[in-house]
Amino acid sequence: MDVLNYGKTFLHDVLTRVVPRNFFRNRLASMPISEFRKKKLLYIFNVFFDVNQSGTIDKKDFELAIEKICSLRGWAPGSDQYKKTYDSMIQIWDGLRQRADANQDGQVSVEEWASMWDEYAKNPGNALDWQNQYQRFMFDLEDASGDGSIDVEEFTSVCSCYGLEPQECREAFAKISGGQKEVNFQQFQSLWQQFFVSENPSDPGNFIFGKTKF
Ligand SMILES: [Ca+2]
Ligand SMILES: [Ca+2]
Repeated sequence: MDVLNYGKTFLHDVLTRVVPRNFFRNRLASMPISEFRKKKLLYIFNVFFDVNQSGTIDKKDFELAIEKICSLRGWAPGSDQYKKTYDSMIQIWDGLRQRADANQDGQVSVEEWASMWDEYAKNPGNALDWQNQYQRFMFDLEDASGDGSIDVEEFTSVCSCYGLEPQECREAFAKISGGQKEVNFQQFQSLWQQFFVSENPSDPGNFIFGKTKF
C-alpha cells in the first residue's frame, strides 16, 4: 500500500469510528414533517430546552433554565418562588422524559423531540400533561405582574433572557397580539397550538416564542 492510500484508509477508519454515522446528514431528514415545522421545532429545542447546547435535552438543561429564570426575576435560592419554579420545572422535565425518552438514556434527542411534537400536531386537543404544564408555566412566567395577561415588556423580558434580541421580541409580540396591548391566557393557548400545527408562515402563532422568521 502506498502512503497516499494508507493515509486515506486511516482517515476513513478514524472518521467512521469517531464521527456518528448520520452526523453530516440532516437528522430529521427522514421524518414526514414539513421543513417549516422542522425549523420551528429545532428552534425551541435549541433555544428554550437544550440550554447548555449539548445537542440533547436532559435534567441539566432544566437546572440551568431554573437558574436563568430565577436570576431574571431576582428569586434567591431557598425562597418560596425559587422552590416553586424548581418544582414546576422538574415536574415538566419528568413528564417530558417519560414520554419522549424512547431509549431510556436520560436524554431527549432531536428525533425524539420532533416525533413527540408531530404526535401533538395531529391531535392538539389531546396534549400531554407536561405540554399543558409547560404552556401554563411559560404564560405565568411571562405575566410578571400576575394580572392574567401578557404585555410587550413582559414578553420581551422572558424571551430575551433566553438570548433573543429584544427588538425581535417586540416585533414578535406585535404579530401575536395583532397590534393589541395584551394577550390573555385563552389567546395564548390558541397561538401556542398554532405554533406547533401551522404550515402557514404568516399565522400569528408562529411568533409566540419570540422569533419572527423561520
Ligand atoms: Ca443539553
Ligand atoms: Ca401582565
